Amino acid sequence: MSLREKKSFCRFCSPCCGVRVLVDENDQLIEVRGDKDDVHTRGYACFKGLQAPAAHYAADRILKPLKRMPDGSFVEIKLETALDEIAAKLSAIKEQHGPHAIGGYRGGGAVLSASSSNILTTWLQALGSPKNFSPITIDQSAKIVSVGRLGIWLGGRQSLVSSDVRLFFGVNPLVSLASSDFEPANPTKAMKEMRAKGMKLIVIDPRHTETAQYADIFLQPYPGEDPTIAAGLLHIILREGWEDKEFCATYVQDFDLLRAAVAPFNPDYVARRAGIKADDLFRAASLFARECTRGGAASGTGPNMAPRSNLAEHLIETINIVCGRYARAGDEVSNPGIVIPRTPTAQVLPAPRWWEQGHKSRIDGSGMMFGEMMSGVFADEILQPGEGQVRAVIVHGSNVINVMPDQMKTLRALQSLELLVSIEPYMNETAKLSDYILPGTLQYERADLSNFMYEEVMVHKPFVRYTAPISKPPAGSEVVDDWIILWKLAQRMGLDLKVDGVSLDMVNMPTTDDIIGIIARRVPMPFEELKKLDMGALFDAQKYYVQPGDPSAGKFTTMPRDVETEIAEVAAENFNPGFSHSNGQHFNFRLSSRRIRDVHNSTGRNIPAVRARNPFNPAYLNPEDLIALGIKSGDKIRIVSDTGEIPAIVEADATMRRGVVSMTHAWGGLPGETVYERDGANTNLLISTDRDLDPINAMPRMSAIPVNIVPVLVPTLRTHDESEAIAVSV
Ligand SMILES: Nc1nc2c(c(=O)[nH]1)N[C@H]1C(S)=C(S)[C@@H](COP(=O)(O)OP(=O)(O)OC[C@H]3O[C@@H](n4cnc5c(=O)[nH]c(N)nc54)[C@H](O)[C@@H]3O)O[C@H]1N2
Ligand SMILES: Nc1nc2c(c(=O)[nH]1)N[C@H]1C(S)=C(S)[C@@H](COP(=O)(O)OP(=O)(O)OC[C@H]3O[C@@H](n4cnc5c(=O)[nH]c(N)nc54)[C@H](O)[C@@H]3O)O[C@H]1N2
Ligand code: SF4
Ligand SMILES: [Mo]
Repeated sequence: MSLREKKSFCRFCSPCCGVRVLVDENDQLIEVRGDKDDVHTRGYACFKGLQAPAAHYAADRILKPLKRMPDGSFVEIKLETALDEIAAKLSAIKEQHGPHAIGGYRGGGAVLSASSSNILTTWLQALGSPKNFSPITIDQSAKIVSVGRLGIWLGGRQSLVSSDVRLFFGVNPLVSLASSDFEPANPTKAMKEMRAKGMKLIVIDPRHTETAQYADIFLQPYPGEDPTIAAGLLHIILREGWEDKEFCATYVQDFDLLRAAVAPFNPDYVARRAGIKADDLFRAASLFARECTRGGAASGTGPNMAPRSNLAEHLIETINIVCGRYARAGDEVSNPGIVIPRTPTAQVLPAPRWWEQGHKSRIDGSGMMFGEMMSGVFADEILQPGEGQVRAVIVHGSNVINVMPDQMKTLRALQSLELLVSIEPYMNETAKLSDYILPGTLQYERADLSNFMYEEVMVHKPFVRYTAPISKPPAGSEVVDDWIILWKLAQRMGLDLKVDGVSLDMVNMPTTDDIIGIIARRVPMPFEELKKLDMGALFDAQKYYVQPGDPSAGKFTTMPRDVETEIAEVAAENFNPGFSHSNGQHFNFRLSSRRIRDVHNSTGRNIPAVRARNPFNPAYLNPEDLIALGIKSGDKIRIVSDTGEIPAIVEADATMRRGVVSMTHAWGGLPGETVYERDGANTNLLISTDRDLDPINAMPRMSAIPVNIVPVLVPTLRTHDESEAIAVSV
């Protein structure tokens, strides 16, 4: 076997780690290794990234388009025939019910594919349907709400390299490699380097995370208390006069309202409510606002998934505002954007509140965010009859049924559709529900650009890299690059597609390089030249600086009426630390969200080496909680919420706060077909989208979920019906 080495980058997640790949004489992947010559990742590649050969040739990879038969079985179908049938069905639905009856869901499998990342959105726009959904609105859309209500500093944040402090609420960049406020590339190495240079770190998380291990101050609250903690930090900062007075005087229009709103959140109250020490809160405020001068407060999915996520995010960003933690005129910008160039300018864009204009959901009146509707109403948009009811959905790179809160409702919705089409490479849970599964190429089989969508915040160097396809799809497969599927569908339906505002030729099909060339057209180098650089291009010869702005352009609104109401509601809430009430019931644990290294949401569970290490998703609990419950690692429990229940096997985890159970999402098979020990369990069965939605973005309660833990005692002597005896709830 003659092997050749090729250079490329991994597109499983955001850092796009540089890799060296061995391919055989048939251009099949043999081995993937981290590339120490990559300017960002410097040799790092994670376990799941290295499993790319197993992922490309996984047993459940779909190599030819499939159509579901009335008996539920799938048969192979030619792509052109499948597209003829799908186009005919969609055209009939559009004819009878209008374009609003057709929706789309784009997931993480689409995002890191430059040629295809926006193709579903542009397809829906061409069709004239607003029913465009993605996980952005069950992720950190509170960040969009927060700047939408506060205003936006157009100079950007203070760069990571210039920071002397970082304050993290519920984000674990050392595992998720996804934080916009830290270095996603080789983050542990970056963390050690930043710490060696003196950067201070404050972490607020119910779990003593991999990131928290580097913290100077670690607060371990109950999940769901971030609005209170952030208000408490603001309370201390303003009381002590540690704010940036000049910045506030120039750029904040309602400072007095803010001061009044955070007045009730004194350190003792916050400490009691959140289960932390008042002294630690004070030390955190002092380290961030008084002892350090540069760097930011930021959050991840933790506070963004807990109740009142919009308020939490609003107050966290307000800490940056009052401390003036933004890049000012003359500050160096580490990456202004190479694929999408920007000109950072030191001024405020006043609160744009995008969602107040444009299309509103017929379900709850929620608006649009950057052209998308809220995932929290996705299932109801399908289920609720009437004008605008969604009858057909195209899913592009998302395992919707496993990732969407309220899995039972989502199941009912997807099963009720007249047509469900998945552009999906694997026979996963959503594919199984689909009428047609149209598989595309996998990452190393297609040309691509490195992460450009989030380049401004996640790529901390002015860098862009192109890769050609370096392996071929397995012999006999019928797969094309994803975008081609939607282009061909558009052509059949007479739709004109655009990529980044540029109209595509709808008669003669462009190539994938044509599409990538459009996206890369602003890169200060001809695309043909960029393609020749097999390690990418670093545009660091020139330095970039924040431009002076106009102070009269606008100010931040820190306490608009709706936020004032939300914070007053929190201050008025009754609380009983460690206990929660929900939907009229009482609970003594809170389930917090988390990610694990070896899978990416639901993806990667089909890789044998990954499953050998992670047969299921355990429930992590503090060892003392296990003793109190009378159970030990390996024992089975039921996790019961006000909406549903799931089985789990517990794992003692001393990093957990007592009273909190932590479990990762998107596991489990389809409801009714799941065997926990084989498939894991899906925490989305514990979440309702009928209630507990945040205003504006309809964000469901996906962390800090009130639950009870019920040990499942397997009797040593078999009872006559072999059923499990179930202990009473603790
Ligand atoms: N309870 C709970 N639910 C959650 C979360 C949580 O923390 N708790 N997290 C939420 C968040 S933040 C997110 S972003 C979502 C994630 O939701 P998704 O984006 O739906 O999750 P993934 O598992 O990443 O789905 C990616 C899909 O793309 C497929 N895929 C992989 N490569 C390709 C490709 O090249 N082309 C195509 N077409 N498909 C490909 C994979 O097989 C998989 O089906 O989940 C959300 N759901
Ligand atoms: N390996 C891997 N990497 C991933 C993913 C993956 O599934 N696997 N998913 C990707 C996706 S889609 C996303 S959006 C990003 C997310 O990236 P992150 O936001 O960094 O996600 P997590 O690693 O889950 O970190 C969230 C932290 O919040 C804590 N937390 C939970 N609830 C609360 C709360 O109420 N308050 C506070 N303060 N903390 C809380 C959890 O204990 C956890 O440590 O990661 C991406 N990267
Ligand atoms: S961290 Fe992400 S990009 Fe890097 S090797 Fe792992 S999966 Fe691939
Ligand atoms: Mo996400």
